[in-house]
Amino acid sequence: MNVINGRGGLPMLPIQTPWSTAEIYLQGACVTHFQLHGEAPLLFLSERSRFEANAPIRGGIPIIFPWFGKPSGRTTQHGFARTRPWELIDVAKQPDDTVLARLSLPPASELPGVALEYHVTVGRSLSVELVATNYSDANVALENCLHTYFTVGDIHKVKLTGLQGVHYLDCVGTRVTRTEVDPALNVSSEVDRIYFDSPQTVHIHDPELRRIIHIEKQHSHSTVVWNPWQAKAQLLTDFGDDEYLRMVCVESGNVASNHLTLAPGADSRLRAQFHSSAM
Ligand code: TA6
Repeated sequence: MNVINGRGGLPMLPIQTPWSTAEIYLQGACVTHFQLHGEAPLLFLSERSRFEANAPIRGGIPIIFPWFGKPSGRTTQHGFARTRPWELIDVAKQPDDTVLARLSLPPASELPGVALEYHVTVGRSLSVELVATNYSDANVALENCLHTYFTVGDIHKVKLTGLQGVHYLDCVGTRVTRTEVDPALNVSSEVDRIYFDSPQTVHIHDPELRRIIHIEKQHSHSTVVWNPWQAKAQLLTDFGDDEYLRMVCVESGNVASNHLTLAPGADSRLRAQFHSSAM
């Protein structure tokens, strides 16, 4: 398995396993593709995504680090990890025929003393782990989020389960905190919600593609659900006007009031596993 020139000439690592294929761009260590043989792609990638230096890829699993959104004093949305070139440490087939790729982000002047690694395991499912280690002698406050885009057949028919009873910040319009009352959330307009203290698994029920996508995670207290819907989609230059119909973001991380503080010598290990089952 070797790094090749991908879209826009960006370096990309293609991965094949007995069950699946995947692609990882070194730009942002972005897993842009994961697909089981004979199934629709699990991850959504916009046909309009940019593939150029210093630009985030619109789709797959953008790595949001070390801040989420655009906190005061920050000029870029969602941190710097997703727009920088990562280095491939190694990639190897494991004894169980899965493939493990490990990547690292070169030291960032914005966060001295903090090292970032990303481990991607491709097999019957897709597993990712973002490891931040604080080698400095001071506490480091940070947010992390795996901003995962999932392919759906028709957003109108999709239901999300696993969030009932969870408090969330509704970021559409004036920000207000609510409680999720629906056992099965239907997306029928713009949705942009940060669910707090939500370590549980979320399921995407997709009757059009006749599958359920399961999003399991560890060391993640926040779940973000996002679909730009029609008006916002038209404002995104790297996103097709009608692509909102075929995607939903269910993101796993620790953001806002769930942010992390890493003590000297400590590390954070944000993990997520994605797999599908027939419905
Ligand atoms: O998914 C949550 C969110 O913060 C939304 O508010 C929206 O901005 C989305 O991320 C995409 O952000 P991006 O910077 O990738 O366009």
